[in-house]
Amino acid sequence: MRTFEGDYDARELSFGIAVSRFNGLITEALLSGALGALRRHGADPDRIDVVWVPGAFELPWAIGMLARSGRYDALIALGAVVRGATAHFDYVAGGAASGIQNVIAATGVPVAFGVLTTDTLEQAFERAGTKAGNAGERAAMTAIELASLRRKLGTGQLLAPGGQNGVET
Ligand code: INI
Repeated sequence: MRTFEGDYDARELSFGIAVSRFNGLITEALLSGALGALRRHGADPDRIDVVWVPGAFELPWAIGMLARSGRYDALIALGAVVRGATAHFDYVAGGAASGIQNVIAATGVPVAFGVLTTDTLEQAFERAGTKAGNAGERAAMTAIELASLRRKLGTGQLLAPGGQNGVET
């Protein structure tokens, strides 16, 4: 049996981040959490690109552009959709999630989903670096793990007998 796992060494990895300006106080905190995690795990700032879009609904488009460029080991989508009083929430939140899923399925590039979907702004702040941690940081950790796993799975050795990447047990 061979077992494949990612690790949290970001030193040789390239990342693209798409972040929305809507609810910017929150998304800036998510971005700061994500960049801090990438830095602490050794990512080279020259290998990180950040793309700003107006709102979460535009994230799939930006993530798609980044994915199709072929330049990144993993991507991170950051946004904050707050329910408020209208049904718009469902379209924006659902569009962001399903659009990003479509990009993952179409391109094979891993994307960490750091888009908050909450009932209130207070709940969003709680998940953006206050009492419930920082969802941007967690998304960055997921991106590092998937980027590293992708490199291990993506060398072609996965299918080769005796491939060196998996841990033989
Ligand atoms: N965009 C968000 O990122 N968060 C929201 O909470 C939000 N609300 O509530 O409307 C929101 N709307 C804008 C949307 O993402 C698009 O930018 C807009 O519809 C133009 O396409």
